Amino acid sequence: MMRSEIPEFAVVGHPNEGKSSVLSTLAEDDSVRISPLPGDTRVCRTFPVVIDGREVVRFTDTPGFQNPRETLQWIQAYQGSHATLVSDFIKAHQDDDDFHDDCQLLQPLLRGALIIFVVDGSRPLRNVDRAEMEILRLLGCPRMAIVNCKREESAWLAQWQMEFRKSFNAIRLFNSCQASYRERIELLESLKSIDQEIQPVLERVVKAFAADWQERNRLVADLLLELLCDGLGYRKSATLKPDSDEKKLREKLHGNFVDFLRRREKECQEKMRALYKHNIFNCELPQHSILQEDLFSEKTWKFLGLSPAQFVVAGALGGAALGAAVDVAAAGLTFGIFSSLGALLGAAGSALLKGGEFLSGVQFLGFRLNKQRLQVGPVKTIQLLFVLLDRQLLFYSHIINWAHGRRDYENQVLTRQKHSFNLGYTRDWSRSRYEICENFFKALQHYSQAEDKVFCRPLGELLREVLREISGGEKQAGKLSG
Ligand SMILES: Nc1nc2c(ncn2[C@@H]2O[C@H](COP(=O)(O)OP(=O)(O)OP(=O)(O)O)[C@@H](O)[C@H]2O)c(=O)[nH]1
Ligand SMILES: [Mg+2]
Repeated sequence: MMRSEIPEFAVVGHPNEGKSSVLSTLAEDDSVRISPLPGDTRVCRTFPVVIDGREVVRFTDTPGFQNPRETLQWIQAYQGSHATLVSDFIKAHQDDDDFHDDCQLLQPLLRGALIIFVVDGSRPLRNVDRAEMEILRLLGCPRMAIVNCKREESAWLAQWQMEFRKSFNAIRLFNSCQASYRERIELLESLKSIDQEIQPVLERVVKAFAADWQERNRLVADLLLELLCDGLGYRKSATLKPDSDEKKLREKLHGNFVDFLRRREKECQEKMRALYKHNIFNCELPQHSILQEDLFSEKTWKFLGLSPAQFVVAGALGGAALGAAVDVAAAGLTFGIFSSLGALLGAAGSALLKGGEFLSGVQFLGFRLNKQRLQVGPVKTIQLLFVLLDRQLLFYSHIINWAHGRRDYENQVLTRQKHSFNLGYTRDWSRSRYEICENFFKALQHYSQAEDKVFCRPLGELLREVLREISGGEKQAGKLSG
């Protein structure tokens, strides 16, 4: 038996237990076919995991056992050498259609593949399961059992665990529809324990996965920074001809800005989706997600970004919001609700809640740069920074928690996304984080395209830290204890 340098795991089990779904999640590949009908996978297909242009590990999807009892009997009666057991079985059955799937699923063993045996732990154990486990035990290949519960039902787990102990080197709970990045890494780590020989190779695989994730987070932080720079630093001006309609021109400038920001947000989300390899499915947002709301809607501005209390009562921003408003007021510009300091202080709470109106209504209509020119931007309310960030961070959390093996949203109970329906992340931040945002925001007010964006660095670092928290924070133990 030849084992290649690149570890290969064959995912095997009974039909319809979730083998393809587990593989799809592990390999982060949404092109894997998954179907509610048993017997969907008929031939083996190998899915490589490529990191930095190099294949680091491969997973092979296999059909379910077709005749476990007969296969077991044949193996038990086999008199030949153990080394030729699998090839002899295939030779003896390859022309028999009834054994097509059994022959297929054993093929990867000829190349030295390691076994991941998948069962649906939300149902009771049956005799065919025992037969399948016994086949794998007699074949003697390194193997791990994965309990993938298709329903929220744990009554049978103890029974599975007892049975598994007899024939497996390791056992893990792994939900193919809800597994997070951390659980994928933990599963890979535990695969090390099934075979000492491959431990160093798998060590490298786990490191490559972790480095790849870090790199993706770095790229997301860059995407977010770019969005904030483009959105908050937006400046567009237009010439006001003597006979032209000033109101119309302001509306046009305003409309262009709003469209631009909506488009940039979408672009940013599409790039994130691609980075996390969701190429085929849309990863629909939950129906009640705040992200279903428009960027400038009243609800968005009510639930995301900082609360009015944080701005005014707690003074979280040490005067940033206030400062910006004073600037605008002093210059006598038309910036809607921030048109006077008195309005801000008097009705600070409600004024900030109406931030959405400030941008979407008629107020944000540009100001006169001089007699002939009208300008829109840069944005003067720091709340837009927090709202934009919250929306992108919520989207990030949504996308990284969408397991690739998951197909139908309706039947899924999402327990992991604590932030899906309510507030954003930024409200929980510390004062020092707000200061970083404030400094970035202030620098952006005076920044011109030609400058080096060194002022972005602290916020870039903060964003990487926040992304790490979101992706690593919800650690769940997947090991079946016992
Ligand atoms: N709710 C839920 N459904 C799951 C889970 N895992 C798999 N399913 C569903 O179960 C069905 C079978 O999943 P597959 O991954 O195609 O199963 P399989 O073992 O590859 O099936 P065959 O290829 O036919 O042997 C699909 O409809 C999946 O969406 C899970 O963890 N939770
Ligand atoms: Mg399948």
